[in-house]
Amino acid sequence: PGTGPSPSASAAATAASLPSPGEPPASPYPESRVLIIMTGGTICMRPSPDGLIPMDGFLEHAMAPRPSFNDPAPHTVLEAYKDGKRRELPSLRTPVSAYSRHIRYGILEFSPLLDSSSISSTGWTEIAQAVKDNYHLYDGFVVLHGTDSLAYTASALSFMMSDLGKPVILTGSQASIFALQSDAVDNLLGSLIIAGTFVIPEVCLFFHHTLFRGNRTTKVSASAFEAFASPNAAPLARVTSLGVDVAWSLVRRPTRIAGFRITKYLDTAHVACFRIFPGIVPEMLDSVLRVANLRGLILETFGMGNAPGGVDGSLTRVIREAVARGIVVVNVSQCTNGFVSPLYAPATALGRAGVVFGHDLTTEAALTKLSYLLAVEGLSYAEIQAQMGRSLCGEMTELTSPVFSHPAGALGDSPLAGPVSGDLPIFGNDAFGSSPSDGALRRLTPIEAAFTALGYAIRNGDVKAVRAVLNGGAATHSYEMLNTADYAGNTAVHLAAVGPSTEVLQELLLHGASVHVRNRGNSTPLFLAVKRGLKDNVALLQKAGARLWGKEVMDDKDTKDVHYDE
Ligand code: ASN
Repeated sequence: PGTGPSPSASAAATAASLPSPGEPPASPYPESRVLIIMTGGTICMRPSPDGLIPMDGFLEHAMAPRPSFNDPAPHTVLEAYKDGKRRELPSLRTPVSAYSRHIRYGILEFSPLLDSSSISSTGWTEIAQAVKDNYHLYDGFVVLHGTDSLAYTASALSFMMSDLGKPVILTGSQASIFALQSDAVDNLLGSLIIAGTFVIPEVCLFFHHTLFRGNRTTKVSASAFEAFASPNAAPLARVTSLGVDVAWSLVRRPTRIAGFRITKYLDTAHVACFRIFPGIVPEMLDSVLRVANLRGLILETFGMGNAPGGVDGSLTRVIREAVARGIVVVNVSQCTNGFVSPLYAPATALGRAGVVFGHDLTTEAALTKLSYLLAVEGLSYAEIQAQMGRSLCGEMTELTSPVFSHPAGALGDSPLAGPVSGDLPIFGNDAFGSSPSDGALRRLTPIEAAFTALGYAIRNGDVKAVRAVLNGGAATHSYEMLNTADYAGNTAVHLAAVGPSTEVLQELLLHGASVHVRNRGNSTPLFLAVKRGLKDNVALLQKAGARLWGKEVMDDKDTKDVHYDE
């Protein structure tokens, strides 16, 4: 299946598409083909004595009666594969869109249709398999699904689908399509048009006029039409009155020559989630961590990754023991927005106990990613830990595959290279030496690429190269570059502050770079230069108005000798 229509299928389709007397003539506009995979959810529900329940026959009952889904056209039968069997799908098409295309679609209905609260990894596999089996027959895929667990399914599918080259768009609705006032038509029509028009080769979630990367989403409202958000990643596209505005620079594309593949199994049976709360008794967490055959735990912590230490550190001990038993414990934040990091002492303690920092992963993405990694054959504990700390398919903001990487040893014991006297937290799992970076997998933006070049020029003390990069683009380009930071929040000035050339540092400052920006460890360039003992850089930074920031002055023995010429 999946290599093209069989001869008999095309014959049937051709026969079926011949206009019969009274049928409308063929349209001059081309058609895209989208397969709708219907799993259930409110979108197809009708009231029953037992409450709202999914109804089958969506094409016939919900779409055919609506002109926006049913442009008069000669009958066409689409073929599709399900469970290894070829099927003929009745199809409809939309009227011609603003992009001068019709979207022709058929629906593959799952049986039974489910409320999404009952969808589990079996359902995810079924969806992934349906996309795989029909991959070459359609331009894109729309998965209709209940909203309750939609963010979990979107996250899971993103890990299950590798080298995806076509859009897979998940959607549903808060109100049934049969209700008088509903979001169903907008969500479904928007998904169909995007899936049939734009090559956005990602697992996406479309809701309330917005296309999100699926593994960044979370359900934020039980009733509002604006039910989903992607708190740590900008939307991939928005539908406005002017059309679909795609943020192409954010869209991921396959970066290697490989065919589409799916992973059929996720190990959801051996992972759990646990939410930390004030007053937690360590035994509660311990008993979850001792559930038979548990292999992974997502720990939802406070704020930037903190958990109560307890007077005797017993909660941390429970976690350390679990890690020693081979359980992967991942730290994610209870906050919808932001990230976890070993900034505060309680989070640092968790890191030392062996917890992996999930940075800005949602719980949905963390849980499904861990289930995926636990199912990959042959991955060691250390490899799973390392992969949890880096982005596999855009699910987290990459910290361990830096825009500019410092070659091992190049910075020696510089504050840029690692923690200094315990008070300069280095973010990401590198802080614990567990996450080797194997290079950026995503394509760099032009600014990031220029920043990388700038980083190397700074490291080499090559003032000519620095000038060339800074003057190489528009003025706004160099401004953006000087405001760009690497994975640890170091700007070009931070890099130059510990670099070999004061002239380079001066060049940056003359281009308007700020000496006041602090990196993720909250360090100023001046502090780094002081720690490195680079007197000329220190003097120049001071001349340019740099000041040590509160904590740097108070807490550090090396900075007591820094005086200002005022
Ligand atoms: N309970 C429904 C579901 O997730 C909610 C919805 O679709 N709006 O299937």
